[in-house]
Amino acid sequence: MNQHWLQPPEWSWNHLSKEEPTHVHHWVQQLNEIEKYPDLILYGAPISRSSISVSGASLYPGEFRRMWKGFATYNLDEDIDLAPLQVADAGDVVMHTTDILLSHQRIQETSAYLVKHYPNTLTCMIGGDHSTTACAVRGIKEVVPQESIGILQLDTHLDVRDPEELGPANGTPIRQLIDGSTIQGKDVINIGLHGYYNAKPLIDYAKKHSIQMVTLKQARKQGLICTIQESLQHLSAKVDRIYVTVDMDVLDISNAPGVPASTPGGMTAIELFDILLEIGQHPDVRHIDFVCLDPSKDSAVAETVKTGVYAWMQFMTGCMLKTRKTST
Ligand SMILES: [Mn+2]
Repeated sequence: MNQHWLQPPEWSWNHLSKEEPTHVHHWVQQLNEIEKYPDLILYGAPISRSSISVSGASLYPGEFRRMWKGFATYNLDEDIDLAPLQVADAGDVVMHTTDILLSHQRIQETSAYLVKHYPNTLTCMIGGDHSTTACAVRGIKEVVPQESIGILQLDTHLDVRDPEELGPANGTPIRQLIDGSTIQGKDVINIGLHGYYNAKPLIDYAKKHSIQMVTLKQARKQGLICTIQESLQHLSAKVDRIYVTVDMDVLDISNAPGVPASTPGGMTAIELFDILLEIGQHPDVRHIDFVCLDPSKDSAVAETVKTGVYAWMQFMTGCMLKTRKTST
């Protein structure tokens, strides 16, 4: 956990502007430019060789950064400017060209390094595919072995397929974490499941390990915000820290054409934005990731990448509201 594999992003905005930032590309600083501990550290895990369906999700960290210029730091809905938050970009984990296991090991070591050296800073990993989540959670657990970690998963799938069959892939991270005793199934809540995308043996595995499955239909009936609040409350009573993983395939296919595994009947972008605003405000949420967005599947207007940045901004707004609450 003393070694990291971070390299500066292949491409970044110049930071010559001395004026107060009004847009995200001037707001996010490079990690080495920040003297004190930032509120949140971003890092990219650009791997998608481990994806079951063909995916260019490895391109997302770069496209995510490029899209920043199109977003102001001011959130009109909440009448709040995010500029006072210190956000640092640590760059990307260096991936091996072909060796998936070695790349996964580097994501794990880098996640451990960041949590060890910035223990009070929120971390936000930008994937890559969903295999990266298992690496990040294992890395965190290495640093805080005595702590229990709960997972709030927004996903169309359970991601409990058998790594014996697939290797560590984007369909297996939750199973890897449970079978490897990094987390307990009862500390996993999955919201967003729907339809015909999880085979019966996977549901059986989830039930056997007490994973809490909340279908999108149930969540809508109860109210999504209420469901999220209850889930966070439930987890925070049981675990020491919460890791939130956002598989962008939770979104309806019409809202997320740039996600290879998105499906009909999924969450709307607006529902996801509302949920992330709640999640960002919870004090026990210490880590988040956004995975499985393949920018190469977008049209020329980059609709899914824009949705991905908006989703992240909603989480950041939640963090800002939390800061405001604790300082008053
Ligand atoms: Mn997933």
